Amino acid sequence: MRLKQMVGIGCAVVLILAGFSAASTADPRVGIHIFQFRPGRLEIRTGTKVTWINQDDITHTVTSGTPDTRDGRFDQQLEGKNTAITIEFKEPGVYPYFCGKHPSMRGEIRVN
Ligand SMILES: [Cu+2]
Repeated sequence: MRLKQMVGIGCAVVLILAGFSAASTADPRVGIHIFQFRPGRLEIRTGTKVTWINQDDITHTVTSGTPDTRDGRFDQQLEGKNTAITIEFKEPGVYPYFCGKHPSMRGEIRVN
């Protein structure tokens, strides 16, 4: 009887922990601050939506590929402070991206 209760409590704890980890990865955000994507690299699960938030006063873009080889998977513009865009990643893979206005700004999304 006592053993059964302990197993029950163990399951509850596992469920709570699983809930927390799902919540922390469900809505990841990338800040754009002083010409940098933060975090520059992000690892997510398939189907996750990532939101970029511009914290600079100037326009940046979130453009897939590299400045030399744009791959056309996404190209979004963030015009000024506190503008945001969201992209859903539906397929696994590595998604390098950059800012079309400042090619030294680079980032990468890894979708598992
Ligand atoms: Cu930029």
